[in-house]
Amino acid sequence: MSKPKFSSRSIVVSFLLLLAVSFSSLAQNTATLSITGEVTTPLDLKLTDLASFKQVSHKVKDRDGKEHEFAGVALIEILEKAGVTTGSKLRGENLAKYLLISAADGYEVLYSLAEIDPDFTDQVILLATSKDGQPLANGEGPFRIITPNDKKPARWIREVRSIKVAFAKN
Ligand SMILES: Nc1nc2c(c(=O)[nH]1)N[C@H]1C(S)=C(S)[C@@H](COP(=O)(O)O)O[C@H]1N2
Ligand SMILES: [Mo]
Repeated sequence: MSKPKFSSRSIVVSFLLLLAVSFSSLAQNTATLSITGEVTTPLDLKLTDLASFKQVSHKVKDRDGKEHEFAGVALIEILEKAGVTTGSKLRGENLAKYLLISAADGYEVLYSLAEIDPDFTDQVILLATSKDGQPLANGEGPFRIITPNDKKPARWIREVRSIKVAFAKN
């Protein structure tokens, strides 16, 4: 009798690998991004919800100087959908509003609204969902902020889970 081509051990290992991969992609597809605070419509977004938005991409260099193409949607579009004060409404006291963006690992970064608004800047801050044509990996996605004009990528927050809009007023 000839030796079986695949040992039962390698079959078990392959099965476990497949299981691990499916779980991680499941985690990517079910992770939600919540937009709360000073919004008219709080949002709970899944990766699939972003498909209906216009897709934008940026070529940027990472901290090692390696170029990557990130694609996703303009953060401002999501904020507009949530009813944040943007454009002509971004004046007066609203200029004291900021976004506190939090990640799955507890990392947090802050942006002012004016930093994101196209009436104030040509920079298009991205809520990225893919890198070099692939969906963002576990530990990076499903959502990551990309700010092309920042000289260092410390605010390119990975695994974004929530964006809270608030007033920085006394
Ligand atoms: N969630 C999360 N995002 C993060 C960080 C972090 O610790 N947690 N570190 C930041 C810093 S300091 C840098 S330099 C970049 C590094 O990005 P890279 O992992 O793609 O090289 O991620 C940024 N985004
Ligand atoms: Mo960093």
